Amino acid sequence: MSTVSQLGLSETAAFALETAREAAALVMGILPESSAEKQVRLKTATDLVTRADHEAERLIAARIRARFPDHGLLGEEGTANDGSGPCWVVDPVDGTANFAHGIPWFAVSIALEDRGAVQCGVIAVPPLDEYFVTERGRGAYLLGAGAEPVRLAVSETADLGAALMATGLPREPDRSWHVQTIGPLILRSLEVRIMGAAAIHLAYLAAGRLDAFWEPGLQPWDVAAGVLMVEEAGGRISDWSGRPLVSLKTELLASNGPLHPAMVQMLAGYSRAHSPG
Ligand code: 2AM
Ligand code: CA
Repeated sequence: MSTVSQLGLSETAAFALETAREAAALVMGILPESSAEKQVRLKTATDLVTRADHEAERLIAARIRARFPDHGLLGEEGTANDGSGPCWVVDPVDGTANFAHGIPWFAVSIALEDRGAVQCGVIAVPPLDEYFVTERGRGAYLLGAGAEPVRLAVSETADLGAALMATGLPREPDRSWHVQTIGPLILRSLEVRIMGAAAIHLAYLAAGRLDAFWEPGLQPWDVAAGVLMVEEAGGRISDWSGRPLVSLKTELLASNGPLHPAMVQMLAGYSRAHSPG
């Protein structure tokens, strides 16, 4: 019996995990080349795309088509979603800028969305050999190298001053409205991290390593697996006003739960939706 089925997770989750493992091995093979400038080209002025992104997405897309030919696929590197039924939401390398600069802190994120909600997800952190896996109603787990699986649970930190939090800086022309949120949270929290991979921030929140995370301008593939991971680990997900997410493409606030009201208060008035211009 596989580890995944022992945990009560489905064959679909096992497939996602296996596919993430394959993609992780592929990108780790390319990492040593990543600092070579010729491997990097510009998708837009500030958007790095590496060979690893494209090759990993191609591999994941091929595995999905072979196993689930009727499913759609939404991928960061442009793989089309041509179906209205179940859809895989894939970020082949989250933390592209880290990867492209040879910094070993990036993830492969794979999620299955169906009936309007994420049903299962995997966030692989290849350089650390850590695999975070979750399925709706069945919990979230960390499968590390050679270790027993650990059921994930968010932290219990209720005091903002003791909270270790993370944010991200989306590559938008105008970041000023988001940048304004960071200073006050640096001053009020324990510390703020900006580590460059939204999927890992969410997995770490689910694992109780971080206490809260906020970032605007994200795309579904950045957060699909992570949002379910946090919820299945007992955390809270909302927009910056504390309202339920209507879309995965929004200003995201994720926390352990106890910190949520304080985070909503800190972010009040900073939403792009409310900012002048
Ligand atoms: P990426 O590395 O896959 O591009 C960094 O703050 C986080 O935001 C990363 O998860 C990064 O994903 C994501 N990100 C940055 N700019 C983005 C953009 N223009 N579209 C989608 N995601 C972006
Ligand atoms: Ca991403």
